[in-house]
Amino acid sequence: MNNAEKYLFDLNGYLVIEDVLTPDEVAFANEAIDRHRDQGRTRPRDQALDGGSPALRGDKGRGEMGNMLNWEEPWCNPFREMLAHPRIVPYLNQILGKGFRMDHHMFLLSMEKGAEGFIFHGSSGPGFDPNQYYIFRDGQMHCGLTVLAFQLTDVNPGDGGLIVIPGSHKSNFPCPQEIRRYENYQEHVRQVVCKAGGVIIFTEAVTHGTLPWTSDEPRRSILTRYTAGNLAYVPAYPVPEWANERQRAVMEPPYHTRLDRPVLDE
Ligand SMILES: O=C(O)CCC(=O)C(=O)O
Repeated sequence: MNNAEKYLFDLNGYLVIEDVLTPDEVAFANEAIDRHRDQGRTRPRDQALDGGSPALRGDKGRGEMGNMLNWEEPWCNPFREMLAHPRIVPYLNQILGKGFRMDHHMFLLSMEKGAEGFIFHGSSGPGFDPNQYYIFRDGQMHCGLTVLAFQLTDVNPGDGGLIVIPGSHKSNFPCPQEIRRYENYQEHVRQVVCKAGGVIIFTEAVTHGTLPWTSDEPRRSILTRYTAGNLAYVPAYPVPEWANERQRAVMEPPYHTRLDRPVLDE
């Protein structure tokens, strides 16, 4: 993670890393998803994420699919490789510390044209959330829950999808409801643009959410939440038999790195 990237992550609460996957890798991951389409679901109306905001309302829910790590070979491979991707490890080592771990299981978030948004949420002030936080101390960033989002389709300006309010991970006041609902001060909301193959990293502390999807091309984003090696938000999952050494390292339950915790070097 170079100095500009450290500066930008600290400043904004998120970072875009381009060209992590090759076009062939993106195509293969998309084919794997196409072949397992029947395992996904469209979020039903009674679980709407728009928070009742007309500005975030859609004509359908977002698509969701999990379990890709357990798909049969070779279709599971692109997702297993994302878990401890060599291009990404240096960023997570810097942001979460060595010994970082996968916290929530990976899932696909997909959006067809007209899919609803997600009311803006985040965990900065007031008060301190001991699971989702951003702290800077003694020259070092410290994060709780942190999201890695591999993009399998292009996100162009104006398409909708992931937004952040840059800098809000350091805010001291609660995000006003009219901003969370995207009803006012929209100029402070940044839609995160990223080409297929790129990765977006953001702290759960930054105020973030989703705008309704406007593009004719569907959105596909693979989200995995990581945390520091000593922390767990959800109960730790058993380490699967298929995991190689690198994958095992990020699927360890939470404990101190002092206790011979496997760590990934760069
Ligand atoms: O649309 C996105 O990428 C944001 C999704 C999100 O914040 C969530 O699922 O918690």
